[in-house]
Amino acid sequence: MGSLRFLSPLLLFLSAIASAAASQSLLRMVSENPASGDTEDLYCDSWRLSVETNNAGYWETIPARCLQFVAEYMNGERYASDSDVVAAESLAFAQTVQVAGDGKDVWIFDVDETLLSNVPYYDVHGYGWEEFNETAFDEWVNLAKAPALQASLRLYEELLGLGFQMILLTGRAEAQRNATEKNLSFVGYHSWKRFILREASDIGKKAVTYKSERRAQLEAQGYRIHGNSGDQWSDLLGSPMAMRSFKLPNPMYYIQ
Ligand SMILES: *[C@@H]1O[C@H](CO)[C@@H](O)[C@H](O)[C@H]1NC(C)=O
Ligand SMILES: *[C@@H]1O[C@H](CO)[C@@H](O)[C@H](O)[C@H]1NC(C)=O
Ligand SMILES: CC(=O)N[C@H]1CO[C@H](CO)[C@@H](O)[C@@H]1O
Repeated sequence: MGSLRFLSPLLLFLSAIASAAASQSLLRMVSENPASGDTEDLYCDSWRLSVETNNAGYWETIPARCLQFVAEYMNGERYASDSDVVAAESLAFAQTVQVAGDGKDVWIFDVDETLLSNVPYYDVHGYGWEEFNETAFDEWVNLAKAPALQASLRLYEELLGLGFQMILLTGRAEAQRNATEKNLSFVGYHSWKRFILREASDIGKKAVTYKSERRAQLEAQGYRIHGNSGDQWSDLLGSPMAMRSFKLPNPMYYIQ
């Protein structure tokens, strides 16, 4: 990823130049006020906190003034470190759980920005500054080229070692199962017990509804949901909830 750190701002500026009026204000802001960087960083860091705590609630695109901040965050040490700490807290909790050995102690993982990282996609789509384009994103999913989020990959292995069963619960559609499984296996994930994707009847449901329904089904089947890891509040909220929920950072998009 090292080279991306230098490449990204350039790509962003090129795409900003190539794009419409909205981008010009960002360029103007930076060129007219080169000393504004620190103020922008301070604001954008606070904005990011409001997003992570869900104080911001629903939002569609990142603030234009935070484009560079988000690009740098996603490619820098901070994102990796934030994710590492989430994984460490998750493991510390997992180690306190008495695993019964009956195959019913489970941990749920979301996929996008949890097990897999879509940073290569967002790097050429403005880090959440461009409106979400489902067609373009589906094309990316079908390439199956998403790298693993390293902190989650390590946690996944450690949880398997502790005897948890892995349940993958994603907002991706059933039609994307093969590409996603191929991608997951290729980057090192294995031995999941269930991989749940949206079926036809789930299309159009809010993520928080769909995922809560699936957790309810799992509980009805006797599974004990100890942990739930996701980058969206809609991965974690709703009833029933896991014993403990772990929120990974994601300042690029918000899914309801
Ligand atoms: C969305 O992505 C598709 C496929 O890459 C592209 O053809 C289309 O123009 C994009 N739509 C918008 C509104 O950018
Ligand atoms: C997925 O792969 C299986 C075999 O591995 C195949 O039978 C099935 O048709 C594939 N599904 C899709 C949607 O491509
Ligand atoms: C980043 C990465 O390792 N991507 C791989 C995902 O899986 C496909 C196979 O479907 C590989 O071709 C990619 O290189």
